[in-house]
Amino acid sequence: MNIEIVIADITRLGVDAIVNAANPALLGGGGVDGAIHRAAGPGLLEACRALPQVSPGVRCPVGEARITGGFALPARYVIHTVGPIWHGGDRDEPALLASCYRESLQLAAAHGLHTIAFPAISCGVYGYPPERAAPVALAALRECLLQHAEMQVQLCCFDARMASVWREALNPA
Ligand code: AR6
Repeated sequence: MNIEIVIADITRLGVDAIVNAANPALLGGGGVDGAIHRAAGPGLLEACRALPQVSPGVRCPVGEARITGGFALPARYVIHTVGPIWHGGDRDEPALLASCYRESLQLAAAHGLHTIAFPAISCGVYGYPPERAAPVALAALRECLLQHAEMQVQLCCFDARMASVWREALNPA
């Protein structure tokens, strides 16, 4: 199985790429986004600023992904993706969340990378219930890994409670 659940601060992981749960402006924020920018240093913000805007203030629409270097991080690259804000589940949230995982993995593979770590996208400030997010994420990743068997995926949970939700989704009792 090339999907593994780890409990860690994602900024410490020495993988080829870590995924950032960003917002469309890609200019930093709170949560994992803030932690990644602090650990990477100012070069990351500069690299994000240099990415083209697809509409005013939007460098990455919801469900898409962009790649930059990792700067002072142990990870060589950061893949920035924008998860959906949870509105109750009837505004396409599952499809948009699945797209984040799929596009991030495909972008990593297109750059010849082999190891990638994801945070629990949308499960913080954006309010997506982890019990609903985990099966959606895992289904998208499993499908994508069929085309990219070379990739190793780490699902990086910030605490034990989140890890147990993801473990249950990975190996239902
Ligand atoms: N390592 C691993 N996971 C972390 C870390 C860390 N260092 N820090 C937080 N998490 P969130 P979202 C977990 O809110 O819901 C930002 O302001 C956290 O416990 O970071 O997609 C962006 O700029 C949670 O389980 O991302 C956007 O505006 C998960 O990461 C908005 O928040 C995601 O929580 C995105 O919200």
